[in-house]
Amino acid sequence: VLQGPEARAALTRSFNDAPVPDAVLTRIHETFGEALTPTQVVERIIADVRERGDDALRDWTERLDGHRPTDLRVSEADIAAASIDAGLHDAIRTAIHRVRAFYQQQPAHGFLNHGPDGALGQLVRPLGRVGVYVPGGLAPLISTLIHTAVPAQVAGVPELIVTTPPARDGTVHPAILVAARELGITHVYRAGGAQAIAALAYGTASVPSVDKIAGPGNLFVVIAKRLVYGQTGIESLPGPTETLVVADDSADPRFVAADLLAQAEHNGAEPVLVSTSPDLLNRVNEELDRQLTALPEPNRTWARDSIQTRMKTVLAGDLQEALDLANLYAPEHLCLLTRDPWPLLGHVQRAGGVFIGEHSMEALGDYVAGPSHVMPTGGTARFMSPVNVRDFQNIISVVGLNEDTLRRIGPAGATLARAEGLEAHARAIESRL
Ligand code: HSO
Ligand code: ZN
Repeated sequence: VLQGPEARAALTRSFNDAPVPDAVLTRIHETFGEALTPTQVVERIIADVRERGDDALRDWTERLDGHRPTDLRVSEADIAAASIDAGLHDAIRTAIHRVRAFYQQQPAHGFLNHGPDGALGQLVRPLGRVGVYVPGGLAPLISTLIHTAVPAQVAGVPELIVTTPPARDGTVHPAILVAARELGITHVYRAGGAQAIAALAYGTASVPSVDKIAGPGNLFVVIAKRLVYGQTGIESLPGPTETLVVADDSADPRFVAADLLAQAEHNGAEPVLVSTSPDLLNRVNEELDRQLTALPEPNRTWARDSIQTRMKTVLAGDLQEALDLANLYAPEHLCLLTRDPWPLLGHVQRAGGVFIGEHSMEALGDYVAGPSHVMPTGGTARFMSPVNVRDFQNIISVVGLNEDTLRRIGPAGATLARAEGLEAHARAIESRL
């Protein structure tokens, strides 16, 4: 149990110095026969996809995902034919509906003020084509497709391109295809990892290049996004998930443990528990053991890995200190399980999302609460926001001044221009005065 300065040190993090898991390094060694860094691997993959396009995409998909796709694109017939059980289909519709209703409330319009100055304003325009990366890995993240695509659609983006790693038999999970169909998305590609990011950034014969890439991914995806940034827009760099639970002595240890385990079953997750009550910490520990044992495999192994290797437990002096620590850590998810959680909201400065009270478990937020579950991880909540409508729009400044205004402010402009040594600027202004 961490306390005081030790807790602060443990919750202070550095995005660039985040340790690379041993499993990743081993996998690289097995695949490449040499000890490359993840960045070197990604550089190779991007260069190859730029140079050889679809062929490189097929080669890397075969090498890394175990399937060589003939058609990179999932046919529209396959999307149309995908079927899943009615309950799951309904749940997909519920999620789409709830996420859409949430983002329709986000103020995202521009302004154009015709006032005494003439006109000044901001036009807001949707991006043209957006790539949605849907991770494969341990689970088919149906919800991630919904939670990324819907805000883009609400923003007015006309074209969405989905990439997702195929299973070893080359299929894309039917529920992903049904979700795509429900969303009206017709472009779905069998490609994952850095190779998919490279294809979205540079385009290949099959995969169109996009204006921005959104959606979470593993370490290789995150590195690839940083390397292609500028060639294309990058919505954010979401990686492994984190949840920080603040709980006082009133919290039910069963719920605290359940919420920690829910995130712990994600690959590489980091669960953090901050409590003002030593007794609660003990009881949560007992509960974690009990609930872990009751979890089926392989989830038990995944969750145990996160709990045993990355979980941090902190004893805070009071709730103010607990919130200070949470703001320092800047968690993707901040869960407040305290007697009176609402007043704490005023102290929340840095988090992807805040989940208040025992009826707002983060797991529900992953699916149907409303806000996108694609939230900033790795401490990037200090400067990034969850996926939202603004990510899929650009702003165009509008300047349309009248003559009076030019006369009034022109001389100040010319003066600044001369102070910068930019005589032609000054003369351009004065030519109209
Ligand atoms: N909690 C994950 C998202 C997710 N959970 C998708 C279930 N499916 C990262 O915020
Ligand atoms: Zn989750």
